[in-house]
Amino acid sequence: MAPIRTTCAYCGVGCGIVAEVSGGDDRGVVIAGDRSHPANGGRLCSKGTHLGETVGLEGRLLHPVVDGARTDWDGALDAVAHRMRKAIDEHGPESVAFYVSGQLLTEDYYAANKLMKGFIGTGNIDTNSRLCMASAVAAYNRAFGEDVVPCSYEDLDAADLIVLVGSNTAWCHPVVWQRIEKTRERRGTKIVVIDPRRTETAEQADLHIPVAPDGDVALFNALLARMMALGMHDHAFLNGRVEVDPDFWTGLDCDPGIAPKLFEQLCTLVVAHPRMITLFSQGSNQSVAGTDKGNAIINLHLATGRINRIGAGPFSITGQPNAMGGREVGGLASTLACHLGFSEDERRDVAAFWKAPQLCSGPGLKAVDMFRAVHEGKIKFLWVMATNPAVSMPDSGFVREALARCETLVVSDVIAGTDTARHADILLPAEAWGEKDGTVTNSERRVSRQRRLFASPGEARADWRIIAGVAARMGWEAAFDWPNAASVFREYAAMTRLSAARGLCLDLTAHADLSDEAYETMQPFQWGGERPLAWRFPRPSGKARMVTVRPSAQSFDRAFPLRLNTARYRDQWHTMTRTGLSATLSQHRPEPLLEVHPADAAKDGLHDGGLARIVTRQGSAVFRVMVSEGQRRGEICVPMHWADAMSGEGRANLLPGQQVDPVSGQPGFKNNAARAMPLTPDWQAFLVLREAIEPHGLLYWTRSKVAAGWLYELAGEGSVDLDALLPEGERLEVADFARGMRRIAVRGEDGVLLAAAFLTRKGRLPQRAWVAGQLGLDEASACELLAARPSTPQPDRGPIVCVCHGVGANDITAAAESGADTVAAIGSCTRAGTNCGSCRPAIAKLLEACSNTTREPAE
Ligand SMILES: Nc1nc2c(c(=O)[nH]1)N[C@H]1C(S)=C(S)[C@@H](COP(=O)(O)OP(=O)(O)OC[C@H]3O[C@@H](n4cnc5c(=O)[nH]c(N)nc54)[C@H](O)[C@@H]3O)O[C@H]1N2
Ligand SMILES: Nc1nc2c(c(=O)[nH]1)N[C@H]1C(S)=C(S)[C@@H](COP(=O)(O)OP(=O)(O)OC[C@H]3O[C@@H](n4cnc5c(=O)[nH]c(N)nc54)[C@H](O)[C@@H]3O)O[C@H]1N2
Ligand code: SF4
Ligand SMILES: [Mo]
Repeated sequence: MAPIRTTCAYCGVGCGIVAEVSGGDDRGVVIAGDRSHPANGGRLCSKGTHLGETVGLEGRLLHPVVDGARTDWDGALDAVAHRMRKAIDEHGPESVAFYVSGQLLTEDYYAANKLMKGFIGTGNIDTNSRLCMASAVAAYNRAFGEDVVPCSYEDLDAADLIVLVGSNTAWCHPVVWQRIEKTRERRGTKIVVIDPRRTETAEQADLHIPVAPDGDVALFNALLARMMALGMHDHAFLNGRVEVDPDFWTGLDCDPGIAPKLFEQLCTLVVAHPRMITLFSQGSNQSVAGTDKGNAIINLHLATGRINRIGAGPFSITGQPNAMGGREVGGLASTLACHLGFSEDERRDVAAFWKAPQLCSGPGLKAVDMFRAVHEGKIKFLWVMATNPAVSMPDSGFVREALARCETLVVSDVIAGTDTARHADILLPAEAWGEKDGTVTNSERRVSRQRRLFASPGEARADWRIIAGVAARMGWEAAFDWPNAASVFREYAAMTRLSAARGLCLDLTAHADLSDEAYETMQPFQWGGERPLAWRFPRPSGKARMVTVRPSAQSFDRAFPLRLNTARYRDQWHTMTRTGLSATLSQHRPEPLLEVHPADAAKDGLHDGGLARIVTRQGSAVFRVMVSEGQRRGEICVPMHWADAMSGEGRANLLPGQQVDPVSGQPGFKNNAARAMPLTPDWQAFLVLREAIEPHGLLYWTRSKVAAGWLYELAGEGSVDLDALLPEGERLEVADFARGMRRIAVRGEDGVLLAAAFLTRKGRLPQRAWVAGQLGLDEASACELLAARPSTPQPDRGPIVCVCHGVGANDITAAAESGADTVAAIGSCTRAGTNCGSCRPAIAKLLEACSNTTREPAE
């Protein structure tokens, strides 16, 4: 088949992909970067590169289910419409809510927003972007009068200073990171990372500022005060194009909250480099001061005129593939549609455009408040689309109670067994990436097509079509009567004449008459152009606003002396419903790790490789300990990814509270009071199995995908019935009572390995990789299986660093010791880092560690 151009399923970089489908029913596909796409110029990171591994049908939701029984679409859509109608009739429209996602396409988002705000008649549609971009949105709105990102990726190519605030770019936006590195090679661009943790991004920076959690407002205010004192402000820009809050300058100068030497280094860099971009992400947004952080960053750029110029600007980078598209159409409860608010005149125009019978009167509930209203029984009907709030919302124990109490919970997903789907009354199978057709908008406002590669499996349908089907059954067929995705897109594009007419930047009217063919062949385009705010700011005065922001005091709770941070892993995506199915991606970090400073570990009795329980006021969770100098003292960090489907108590969101930013409503995921305690299990074990199981009653368990099955890590107290976890078959076993060790292998009739289990009470467990690789094979002898290693021993590769070529840390160290002293040289010896490049920062870090150890004796 001819190659198909599409856009990556994952992050907001929005990389173009060329997909070659092998044809047939096996959904085989070869993925490559699209050289002609302006977002990536052919590059892809590890997640994009391995997309082909996550398009299988394992775990897919393929048929509608109502009250536990499979049904057809008619039955399911009738049930949704009927239950929604009942809630509205008995309790009013406010008893209905949608919770949607930046992983919907713009067409889906548009349909959901229109149905809720125009027809059901309440503002109660919010999105997981509330957990993600809401603070940046609020900050841009306050400063510019519209949610507009004033930069483009091309500005990164032209910047002399790039300041990353709360962004682990090398892991979370790897292709943008590679672009930044190219700029550094070409122009000597300086990179500053402001992050409490020494991430792989920070390791590569010219200057890392380990700011205290939520110390960003103080730091940026102090920096701006210094710039003013040095006369570095742009007088003409400030006078001509900016309004400054009356009390702005009083109290701006404050303690920057970091070591004086670091502050001086930062000031020197900022003074010297007017072509400065500040790229900010969740360390800025996910905070109770998230909006203020955004404005503190924007203030610096406005005062110094470092905006609307090549290589300069405050650049919020988006998380999900269509976080930006959702913001455009009005997926947030706090906007109406197309960047419009809820004034009488905006409402009148929107009602007229939609021919809406009952347009909502004002904003709806934001995510955290929405789930509170569900918990209180005020919301009777909740429809969740393309998000997994039972895992990703803060205080997820409370959220699960809410989901369980909700009279009707509808879940549209592509996976059947997500933690949220387990609570659903009605399950609706949606088309996944590679099946759906539509548009997404990336961080730089660039709209690209996602295109269908495969036929939809089972009865999966496009999300917008599911929504339209329900709307029709509610009696609103005419308004949702779209024949295809192109017609939804045209309607949305036409609607942006309402924003354009008000002088806003959001204007897609040029695409309102696109033919179906033109939609099919649509090339990526950027709304607002490269510099959307160049001539005027869309506030009534036409000027931008510098908003007064002040650092807030931190509380300290003696019972919970640690600050808990939550973050992402390079090769996992959110709640792991898709990346968790890739054996390649699962090698990088197979377990959820608690990162803790050595001094805190010693104080709390935690050991590297041991287990720890983290407790907060909300709940508790269990993680594998990783002692790390990259953590500040008094702070710990865990990954956000593990769901109940993948672990025992490894779910990070058991821990954070419901506190939110007062302006944006975004939760403060990255700064919660916690304490840590060691867990000392009686035994530890690992299992490799062909089929997934769900263990119960253990202290700890996690699973990760391996080529032909699953690898389980288990730990518990007392005795354990290992046999109950293993399948039937020919059983080989040895028990070594002296070391409290049991080794079991189970083979099928054809001699292939079905399962193996290794348990110890005090000793060390063998290496996992080799025996996991024997699953489904009949090549190894009984002795080898029980020893968990081949008779000709293989070198221990150590933790896998390069997942594309399966190169471990030990391979890289060995190459370094034999003289390879650059990332490129390591690449030529081991191939590590030569495919997608996502691991190059990790290789650089290993090289640095090697050169430090070889240098030490001389010092
Ligand atoms: N591999 C991978 N990539 C992804 C995703 C994924 O799940 N996996 N998800 C995508 C999505 S939706 C998003 S939103 C983005 C998120 O991308 P990022 O924002 O880069 O990701 P996080 O790891 O959540 O947080 C970034 C950093 O903020 C730091 N931080 C914590 N508190 C503070 C603070 O007070 N101040 C400062 N300055 N920094 C702080 C953390 O230590 C962390 O290193 O990633 C996108 N890309
Ligand atoms: N502690 C902590 N919590 C966090 C964060 C953090 O940093 N720390 N980050 C927050 C952020 S920034 C984000 S963006 C959220 C992400 O959190 P979620 O949105 O909950 O995470 P995902 O796992 O991406 O969930 C997407 C769901 O949609 C399904 N899906 C995929 N494609 C489609 C589709 O086309 N249609 C439908 N109907 N379903 C589909 C997937 O199978 C999956 O179940 O997590 C937030 N939660
Ligand atoms: S950086 Fe990686 S995850 Fe993000 S869009 Fe590009 S390939 Fe996909
Ligand atoms: Mo996000």
